[in-house]
This record gives sequence, C-alpha cells and structure tokens, in this order.
Amino acid sequence: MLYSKIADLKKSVKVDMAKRTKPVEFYEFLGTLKGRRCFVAVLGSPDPDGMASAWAVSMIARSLGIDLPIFGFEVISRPDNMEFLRLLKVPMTMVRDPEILQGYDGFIAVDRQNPWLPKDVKNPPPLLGHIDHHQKSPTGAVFSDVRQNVGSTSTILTQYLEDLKEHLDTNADAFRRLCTALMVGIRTDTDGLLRANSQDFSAAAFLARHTDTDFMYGIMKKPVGERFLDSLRSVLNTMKRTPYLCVAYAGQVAREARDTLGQCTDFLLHSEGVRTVVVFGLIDGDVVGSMRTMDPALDPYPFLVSAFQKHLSTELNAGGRRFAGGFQFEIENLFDAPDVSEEEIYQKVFDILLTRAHRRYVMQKSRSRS
Ligand SMILES: [Mn+2]
Repeated sequence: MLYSKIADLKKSVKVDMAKRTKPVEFYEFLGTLKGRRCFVAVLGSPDPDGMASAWAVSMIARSLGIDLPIFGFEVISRPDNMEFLRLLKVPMTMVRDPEILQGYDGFIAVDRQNPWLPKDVKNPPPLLGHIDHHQKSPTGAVFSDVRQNVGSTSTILTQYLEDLKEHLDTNADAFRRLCTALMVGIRTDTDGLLRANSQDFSAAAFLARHTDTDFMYGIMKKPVGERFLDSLRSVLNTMKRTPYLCVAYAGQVAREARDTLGQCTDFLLHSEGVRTVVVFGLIDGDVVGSMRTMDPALDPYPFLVSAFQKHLSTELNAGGRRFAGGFQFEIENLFDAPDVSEEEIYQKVFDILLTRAHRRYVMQKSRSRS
C-alpha cells in the first residue's frame, strides 16, 4: 500500500517536472541571443504587470551576460504607476525617437496580445519572444509562452525566476526590487488577489520571501490623480446602466491621461448591480475603450470584436484576457460622413455596445429556459 503510494507520488513528480520545462526552454532561447542586439518591449500604456515582466526577462538575460534594455513606448499617466517606476527604480527607457531602434536584431514582447511595435517604427526588428496571459494569437515568435490560465504575466515570469534562481543573485537589492514589482504586477492584474488562482498564489508565495512591504504599500495605496477625477466626472454624467452592461463616456481624454479610462472602469465595476463595464473616450481622433467584467462566462475579446468589427472599415485593434479587455479605432472608420459631432460619436458607440450586450443577454435567457 505504502509502496504504491510512493510510486504514485514519484509519477506525479515526474509529470510535474515535464510540465515545467518552459523556464529552461526560455533560458536556452535567451542564450541564442548572445552577440545580437535585442530589447524587451513594454507595449501600450506601461502597467505594473508589463513593466515587472519585462524587468524579469532583462534580469534573467543579464545572468547569461546578455544586455537586454527595456523600452517603453507610451507615457505613464497613473500616479500609482509613476510611483511604481520611481520607487522600484525600474530600468525602463521611454522611446521618444523611434530612430533609436534602428540596428536592433529583434525584440521580446511581454503582457500584450498584439505584440507589434508602434506604426512609427520604420523597418521594425522581428519579434523573437512573446510571453503573455491574454488570448493567444499567431505571432511567429521563436519562443512563445502564452497562457490564459494564469492571472498575470508576472506569474509566468515568477515561475521562471523560481526555476532559474540558482543562476541569479537572489541577495542583490535589484532582485528584491524586481520581486516587489512582480508582486504588484500579480496583485494589480488579479484585483488585489481576489481573482488569483493557485498558480498566482504559488508565485506570490515565492515572491513574499523577497518582497519589500513598505514599497508595496506606498505603490498600492497611492491616491488617485486630478485627471482621474476629470474623466470620472464625465463618466458619471453619461453612464447608462442596463441589466447586462454599464457603459460610459469619459470625454476627450489627453493621451497622457489614457490610463484614467481603466481606472474609471474599475471604479464603476464596484458599484451595486454592475457586472460588466465599458468606459471609452476620445484620444486624438481615436475611440479608445476599456472593459471589465465579473462574469466568468463573458470572454471580453470575442465580445468586443463581434460588437465593433462589422461597423468598421478596417480591422479593430483589440485585446482581452479573463475579466478584462481593451479596444481602439479611428473615428473615421465608424462614420462615412466627415463631420460628426462628439455626441453622435459617443451615442453610436453606446448603441453598438448595448445592442451587442442585449443580444448576448437574450441568448443566455433563452438558453437557460431550454
Ligand atoms: Mn497583464
């Protein structure tokens, strides 16, 4: 009896080992970058999960003697994310002139469903690696680890750190700051661990040994900024609540205040009776939106694509993971007429979203009846 139990245990350990070859595969992949000029890209508005993950990639590469700079492409506007960057001294360089990317042989993208460099980068280097927890899409990357069954990309990178720790200086101050960053990444992407699963908790347990709690507190409890309050004012004035969707317009939002859309979405999700929220605004001629849901049966990415795509003349730029999604398109792709008022724009977006959500609601009702 006991013997068979031990045999079973050994078997399960073996299976476990086989499952966890990804970090080793990643380490070997990084080794092939030696002698080439590459970088890690934080695409979209840099958030803790993206920045922490990129930093982890860069630090693992450093242990192989490979220099992988971290490049960010959009300005950070959330006060807590700025505090994150400043307190933890994240070694990220903001790319203001895309010319500096000339001469690079390739890049690794983290925490991003559409892992492509911004359009103004001429002759973009190829995508070599892709690590993410959004919906999987074909990218052609040499190394790819994209899993929707974890709450954050930081979870995946923490698994790598744990497996590769013998190669890293875990006593260094930078390692401690990195672990704190990853912990914030896991927490912000799992609604403060409320949506964390066992993999996220295991990762957090490893990080806890190396985390600086004072820093964590300073970042997570940072008060919201004036810009958030500006967007929120418009959101509260325009919001429409139906039993199936709450949608609101945040007004004309400055590019540097883009993150306030996500903050407003989070805020509304905590109001009574609301399960799914979309908040959008106008940023330099684009409609940009953020979606959150508490409904585990609602997959944000297909929802957004099926809502918008048929109304647009070009492909919708959207992405999604469990419980969250985002989208962006140019106003002129939605309207034939050149002169449309701000009100016409947001009313049409309201209509599109509410119609789609209503159709889903009706379908669900009829399914539960049958
Ligand atoms: Mn993420």
